[in-house]
Amino acid sequence: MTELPLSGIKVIDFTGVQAGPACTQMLAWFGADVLKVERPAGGDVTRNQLRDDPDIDALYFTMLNSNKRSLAINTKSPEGREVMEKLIRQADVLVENFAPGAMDRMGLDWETLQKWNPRLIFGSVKGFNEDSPWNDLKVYENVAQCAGGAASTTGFWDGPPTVSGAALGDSNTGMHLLIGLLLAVIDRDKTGKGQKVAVSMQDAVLNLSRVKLRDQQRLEKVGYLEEYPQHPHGEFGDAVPRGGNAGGGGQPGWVLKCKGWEDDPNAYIYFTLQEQNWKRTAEAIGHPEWVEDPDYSTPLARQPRIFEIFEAIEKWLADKTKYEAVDILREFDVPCAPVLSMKEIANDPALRRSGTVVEVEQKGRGKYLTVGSPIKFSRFKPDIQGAPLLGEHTEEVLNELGYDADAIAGLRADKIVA
Ligand code: CAO
Repeated sequence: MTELPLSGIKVIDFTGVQAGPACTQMLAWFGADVLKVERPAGGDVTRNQLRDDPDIDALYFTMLNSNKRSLAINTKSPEGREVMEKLIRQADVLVENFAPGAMDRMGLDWETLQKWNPRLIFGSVKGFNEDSPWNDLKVYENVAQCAGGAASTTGFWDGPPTVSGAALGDSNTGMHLLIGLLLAVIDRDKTGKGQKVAVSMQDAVLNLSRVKLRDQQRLEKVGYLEEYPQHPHGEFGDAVPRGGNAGGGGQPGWVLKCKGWEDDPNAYIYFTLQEQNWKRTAEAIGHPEWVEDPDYSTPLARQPRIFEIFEAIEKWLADKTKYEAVDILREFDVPCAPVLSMKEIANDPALRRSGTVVEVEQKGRGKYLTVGSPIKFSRFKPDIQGAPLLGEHTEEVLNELGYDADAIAGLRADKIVA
């Protein structure tokens, strides 16, 4: 088997919930030895959150902590801190995403970490960056989506700010941190020095909301946004409005009803009116006369009647399922896709074939589905395994650090390890 690129890299995974674990899980998939350090009482809170079976770790935990080992230890006790020091002295990377100040309160501040191991790369996730007036706040997913500009620009103009079902605050921040850690590893190869890599959830959300900051500046300059449904009939205020299902680029689009929408909440497709493909699009939807008609032939002419056009397309879609519609439209090069439910995604054979959805065996649970690597490499493919039980590797790790059976029994008796 091909050696994975991160083999030999030792990671201390001092993370919980989603943002940190998503990052370290991917390090583990690509070969790093990732050691999850958890509280002896209960461990990562997600082990116990949203359980589908009262006796086994929740999917919330298993889907974010595969391929890791688990050490359950009280790092606030002097003995636990000593174990952490030993681990940190030989680690390449330490990742944490505790509430602001928690690492300092444990005596694991950046100065101490550097003193113990100048080559250490220290990854840290917080809700807000250090310059923020809110840098003391605890933050979860939706808080970050609201603070990062995603919520104010998502949803419909006559409804409230809306959060996305995608984890823009959590997993997205973890992926940003992953990029930062890999860059720091490359930098360390050149300089021999470790460094702190910090990512805030607000910043990571904003990075994905980049086009909305584009729109803010355009709005301030011209007073309207030509591709938003509010143009030309509605009003614009002084901030980027919510644009419903409009496309974020220069190509108008919308979510359109297909056959069966009355009973199936996902009987829809996303349809894009690609400017350079207007002739074929008009032919596909049964309105070839619109190609030459000056009321329809240019994007500028179409915008005032865009909903009239979408209505006409919905009439054409009325006797076609979302799959049939896409099969026809692909022949005309229309950028489109069915709106897929999670049920359809879970059972999609192509996503299984590509390893994007994988079935994993988990101790005590049996098989479950998870999302595999969305990044495909030509030389290697991660082998996604189960997640560790709480403290499953405590003894193994303490042995590696030189603790003998008596010492480990003593730590157990004092409830310092589990
Ligand atoms: N041994 C002993 N103590 C431990 C420990 C261990 N192995 N692991 C953690 N702890 C302690 C921490 O030191 C902390 O103690 P103090 O509060 O006394 O300093 C305590 O456990 C709780 O830490 P926490 O950060 O998990 O606190 P929380 O559950 O109240 O908050 C969260 C959770 C996510 C809101 C907060 O960690 C946070 O804001 N993190 C930064 C942003 C982030 O990553 N959020 C994304 C989470 S995904 O939605």
